[in-house]
Amino acid sequence: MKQTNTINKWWQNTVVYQIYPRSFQDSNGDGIGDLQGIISRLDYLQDLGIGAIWLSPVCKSPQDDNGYDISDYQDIDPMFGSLDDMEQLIAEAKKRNIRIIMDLVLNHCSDEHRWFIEAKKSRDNPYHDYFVWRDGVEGQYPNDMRATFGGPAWEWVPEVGQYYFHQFSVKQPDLNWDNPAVRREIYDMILWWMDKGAGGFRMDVIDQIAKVPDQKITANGPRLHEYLQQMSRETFQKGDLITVGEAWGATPERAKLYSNPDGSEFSMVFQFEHIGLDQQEGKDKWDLAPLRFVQLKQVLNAWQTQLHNCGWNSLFWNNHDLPRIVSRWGNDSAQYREKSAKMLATILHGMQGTPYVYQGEELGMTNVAYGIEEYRDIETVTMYKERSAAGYSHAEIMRSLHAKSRDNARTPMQWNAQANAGFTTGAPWLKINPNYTAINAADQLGRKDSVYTYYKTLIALRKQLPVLVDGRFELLAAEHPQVFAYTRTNQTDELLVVCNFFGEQVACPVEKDWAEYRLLLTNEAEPTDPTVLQPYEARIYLKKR
Ligand code: TEU
Ligand code: CA
Repeated sequence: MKQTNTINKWWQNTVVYQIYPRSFQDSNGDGIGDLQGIISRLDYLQDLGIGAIWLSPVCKSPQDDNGYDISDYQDIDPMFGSLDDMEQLIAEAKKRNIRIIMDLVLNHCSDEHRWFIEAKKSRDNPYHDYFVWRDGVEGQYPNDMRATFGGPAWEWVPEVGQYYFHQFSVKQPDLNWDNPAVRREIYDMILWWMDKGAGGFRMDVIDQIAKVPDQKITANGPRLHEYLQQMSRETFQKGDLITVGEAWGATPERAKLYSNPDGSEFSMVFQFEHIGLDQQEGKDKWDLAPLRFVQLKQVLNAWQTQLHNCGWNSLFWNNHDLPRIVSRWGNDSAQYREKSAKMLATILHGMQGTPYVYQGEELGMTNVAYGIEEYRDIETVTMYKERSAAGYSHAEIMRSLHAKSRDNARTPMQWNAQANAGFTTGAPWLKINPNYTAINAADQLGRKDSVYTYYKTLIALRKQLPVLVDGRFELLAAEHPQVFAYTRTNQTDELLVVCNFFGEQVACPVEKDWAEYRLLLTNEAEPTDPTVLQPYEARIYLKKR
């Protein structure tokens, strides 16, 4: 099924909301969010105006990495509910015109998956070749590759006298995509979910599936696009789905393949080029540095212009792995939290692509600064141990964690100012951000000037203004150290977005005949002098051509 190169796909005209199920809404008092909890909050999401929910993994899992270690792709973890609950969620969402995007973790599964339990029984077990094994002797690793969550990427299994390869934790053995039986197994599973009514799929670290460990290749392996095109042909192209791959190694060039408008791979990818701009160059995310703002504009500009008419962007500031954007690149002080959250939303939602809102972002939820014993994330916990052993001071490690720990995004959703923020009647699995009495949905729903209402307006605007969907992007004042400004232009309209990214007032570097521009949206209480930008001021103008 070939698709045409026009902006007529439902997923090009919608906004996606990401739910991290264990932190969204608990329904049974065990302190962990679940599917019935999500169902009870669908009206809230409908009110916000979103058209799809990306659900982080809810399949059966030992939860070593909060569900990104799946032990049964065709069952729901009892912690979250049952398959019946899942079917109910899909049906209830559908009634509200919301599709459910499942999170497919296809690079690896859990070491408790039936396939792996079989695989390690013997070398001639039919499942042995589902995984990536190398001969060796105990204590002598096949090579020096390291796993993302600490330690070597190889684990010894005495029963078979071999090492298996794992890019993430030891409980996440890598699947062997070079084995056609593995690919068939995966395609059948995807078709099964499509049959259940899944509206799309987000694919975890999809650029790492075609690894070649002997050459130390993880991302962008030589057979990657061959596998993706086969998967798309065998599965996605049989439906009208939204498909989005997580691809840390994506460049605009590669993204043209991933998001080729002929539909041969996916709808789009998550790219992360802008995400590393506040760490020291060549180091990792814990090595903090101030945001390189001008480069942020350059990177986003490159993605906007290079994919125009030959690919499709996903737009996000946040997900379950990233710190809260208002604390990260905005300002989470009482004075500027709401204003800077709205400014960041304006920049993102004004660009071309499909915007993603991560739960709580629409409230301007913030990072947390807990003591080390409060953290639950496997990456955070291993990083603390590794950096302590390497001689970093406690204070220095905590500074990195407070800025970048994945648990910043995973604290429970703040629904109201009552006990446990309305998230649970029990003991929450991760401590709730103490600021929930001030920052919560109940307060914001009724308030015209809330972050929530602003997101709702932005989402509605996308449906009213085609130029937000199809307009060509042009960056303005590219070198300006403080202002983020651009236009979006189509046959009939010009949209102008002007934002002050920082907390100091500045002269507006964009000069226009302001009488021709109608102010559509601003985060100021009253329209202000167009030639001056107040701290974190954001404006969207429309000009008829
Ligand atoms: O994340 C991909 C990934 O590479 C992360 O380890 C990322 O580098 C890290 O979070 C940045 O600090 C995906 C999922 O989104 C993540 O939650 C999983 O832990 C990971 O894959 C393994 O499945
Ligand atoms: Ca629960």
